[in-house]
Amino acid sequence: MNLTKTETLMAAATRTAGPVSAAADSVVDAVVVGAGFGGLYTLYRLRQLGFSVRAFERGQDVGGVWYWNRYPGARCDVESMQYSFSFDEALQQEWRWGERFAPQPEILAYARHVADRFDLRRHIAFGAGVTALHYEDASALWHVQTDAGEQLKARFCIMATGCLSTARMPAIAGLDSFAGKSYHTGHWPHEGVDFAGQRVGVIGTGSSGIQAIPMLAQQAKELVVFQRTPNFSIPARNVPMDDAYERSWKDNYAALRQRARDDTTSGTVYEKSTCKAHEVDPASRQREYERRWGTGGVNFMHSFNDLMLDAKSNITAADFVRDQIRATVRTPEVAALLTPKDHPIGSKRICVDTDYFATYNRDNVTLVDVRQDAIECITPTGVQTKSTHYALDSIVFATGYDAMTGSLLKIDIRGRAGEPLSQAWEAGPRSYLGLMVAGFPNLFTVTGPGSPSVLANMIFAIEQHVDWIAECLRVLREKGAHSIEAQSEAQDQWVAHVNEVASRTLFPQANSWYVGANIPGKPRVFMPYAGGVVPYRRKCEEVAANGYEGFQLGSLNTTTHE
Ligand code: NA7
Repeated sequence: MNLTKTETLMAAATRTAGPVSAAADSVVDAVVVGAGFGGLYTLYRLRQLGFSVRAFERGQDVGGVWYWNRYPGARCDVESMQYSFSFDEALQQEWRWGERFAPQPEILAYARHVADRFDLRRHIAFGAGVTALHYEDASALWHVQTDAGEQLKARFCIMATGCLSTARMPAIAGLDSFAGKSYHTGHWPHEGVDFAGQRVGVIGTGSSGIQAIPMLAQQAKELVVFQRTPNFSIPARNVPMDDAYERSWKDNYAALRQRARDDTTSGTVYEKSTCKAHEVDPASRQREYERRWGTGGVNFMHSFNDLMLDAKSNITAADFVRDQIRATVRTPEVAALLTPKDHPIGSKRICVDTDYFATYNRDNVTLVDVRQDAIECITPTGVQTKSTHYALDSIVFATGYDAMTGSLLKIDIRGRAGEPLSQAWEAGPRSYLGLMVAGFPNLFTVTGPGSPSVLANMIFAIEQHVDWIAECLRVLREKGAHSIEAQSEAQDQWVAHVNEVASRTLFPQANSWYVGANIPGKPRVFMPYAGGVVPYRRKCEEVAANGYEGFQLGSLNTTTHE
């Protein structure tokens, strides 16, 4: 990949602060890779259990995706009261969210608060990306290498590397020839960017583009949006946090968190529907869509319980949103371009916006459909499509991520017998429960492929995974075991189950990052587990209760691997 100037700058920035050094032969119980929410909670839990633990984070602070994604308009699409840790009652009672959907600075402040409140920073080396993890079978230890020059050994590696952490630049000719400034939404400058008076281009209309475009349109003199695929988006109806609403959550947190665990598909409590879209008459259906469109957010996708299962039901929701786009965007040709036609609603991650479609009514905003008028190259002064040259001062790449596997595969991970993870995953990620990979003992993936991960509320999914991993490590210690490894047969069965469950839904129909379609050459595999968080958690609990069924436990004196 051709690194842009922006990425080169970011890479340099991550190397400015040296981590606390450790001797090459020092050994810890666990190394945690990443200090986003997954890494923070892992540190908290493992330390609580008395394990020695050390975390490496390529950024200069905690926060993970919320540390890097500082583009204007960045906010979470899960409500603040639910996009938060549940493990500590005082934390969830004391922290005050300012808005219904938290903006990035507030979520980053929360991550920092968690790190400080639980004194987690002292275990973290910042500005240190893990570059290599090599497993040594004889000692059952991982050899860890960072780009800040640190080496150490660890019994366990917990990969809290995030699902959307490896930003992707498209391979457009002339990228580095641009004389203006270019930015990736996932590598946004910390000092912010002032686009006042500028001609700005945005490439990409996924969640990041859809959040950023209305904000950029307000700042820039001219905004040109280069769209390849129009997306479905639901208005957020974001508002300042209502005191009574906050109280209703805080007074009932225990019960509501339990409900999220026991009675939801994603770990987020939505207004659940008990009927299918065609079980009601068209007028009632329309009223339900209107009501949920009016209240905003992903709750819309729960209007009926078969929207992701039945193509005909899905069309009713998709048509409703298409009508909203046509009713909002004044110029019919622009509305037509903005109307998604090639995938079921929700099969690409649903976007949640503030004034996205209305932004195209502004005089300073131009929409370019790059399917009809392809981008040929980037020139020193702008973007050249087949028909037109767009002169620009800045280009914003909202072109997404090498999702779910990108951050794992860019580390040189070698398991038993020196097998690289990239080889084991040549035909797509294979994992048992999204937690461990056969051939890679003692290496856990927090919200890895094959687990609900990105189809769930991420903090919820992280807590469930980390609790399972922490308990597993505690049991291994109790049993005097030194290693645990997923067995191939159990992994094969789980992968088949993940595929089978996905095939019953409409998800695989879209060319989305869920299937790796945004990365040229990436094998097409539906990566997250679509069976819902409740059956998933039950399966994980069952496996643990049955003595870690499907895993092989070993101790240094007794384990033999054929
Ligand atoms: P996404 O959802 O992967 O969106 C990336 C966008 O960039 C999408 O519209 C792509 O079009 C577009 N894209 C990518 N390459 C090109 C080129 N070469 N030319 C034109 N357009 C291009 O990433 P986001 O950052 O928006 O969101 C990621 C997740 O973060 C999101 O789902 C939330 O979970 C948070 P395409 O659709 O591939 O045709």
